[in-house]
Amino acid sequence: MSALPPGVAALLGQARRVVVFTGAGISAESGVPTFRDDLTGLWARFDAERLATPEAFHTDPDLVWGWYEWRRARVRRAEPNAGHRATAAIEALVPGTVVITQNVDDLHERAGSHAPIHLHGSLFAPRCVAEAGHPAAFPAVEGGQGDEPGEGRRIPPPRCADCGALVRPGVVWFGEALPGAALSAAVDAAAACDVLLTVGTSGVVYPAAEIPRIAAHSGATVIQINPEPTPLDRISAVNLRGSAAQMLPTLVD
Ligand code: BJW
Repeated sequence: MSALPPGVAALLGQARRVVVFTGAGISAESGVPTFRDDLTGLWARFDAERLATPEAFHTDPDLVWGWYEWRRARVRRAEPNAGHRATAAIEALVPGTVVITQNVDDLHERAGSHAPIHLHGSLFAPRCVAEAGHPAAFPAVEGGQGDEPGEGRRIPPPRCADCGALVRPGVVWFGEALPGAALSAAVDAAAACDVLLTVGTSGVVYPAAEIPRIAAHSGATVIQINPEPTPLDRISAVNLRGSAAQMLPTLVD
């Protein structure tokens, strides 16, 4: 059990509005890979330009859909960890808590968080390419539950049952705008909070990386949990160097 610097738990106990801002690191201990960690990060093994851009999907939809089916299967196999559960406990402790995640998994929801804001979409909300926001109705595809696709396997995307266009992963790729309502709710929560906890994010992908900076500039105390230094060290009043599953529960114990 890691000891907290004096006063940190009290900061949370006295707060009326808390934001928990999470990135891939909070799901790492559930076995979901991060993006930028050396060796284990997805971008150390896969080419983001060939997989996580609209151009990539246009050029090779089978490659992109297969990769996201593999990712989806991995998340389905994963379980929330003590960091996700402690986040839900903070929500119970401080009713004015807003959880903002960059993650496309559903581990916050499965740990009991109420309506986390997903800035980068969801692996579980594929949509039709024909029309922005048109949720896709499509039959079960290969790679569904119980049939786990290999990591390099090409799988043709399904067609939308309504209009016949291709179905794409419901995530936000590089160069795409974030969902407007989610981004504006996140900005509002960051500007209004007393304490923002930033957990397991490298803080380098914009505009999401503005969220902790907005909180700091609006007068909130920023507490960072990350085993490694990040560009958010500068704006964080407290830097807790440790893992999410180890450090977050100490705030609510
Ligand atoms: C632990 C841990 C443990 C490990 N416990 N911690 C140059 C300068 C500035 C900006 C740009 C630029 N060139 C291009 C841009 C814009 C671009 C951007 O920011 N790029 C930067 C990378 C340079 N941004 C965009 O393109 C965004 N859109 C945009 O700007 O649109 C403009 C627009 C406006 C209007 C109309 C049209 C366009 C979109 C960004 C979308 C990001 N998408 C991804 C993929 C999502 C889908 C998928 O999952 O495949 O989102 S990329 C990836 O990065 C993913 C993540 O959500 C995001 C952030 O990563 P995160 O969560 O921080 O993970 P890591 O791996 O980076 O860090 C993990 C951290 O955890 C590390 O610090 C570890 O130490 C730590 N950790 N174990 C606690 N156990």
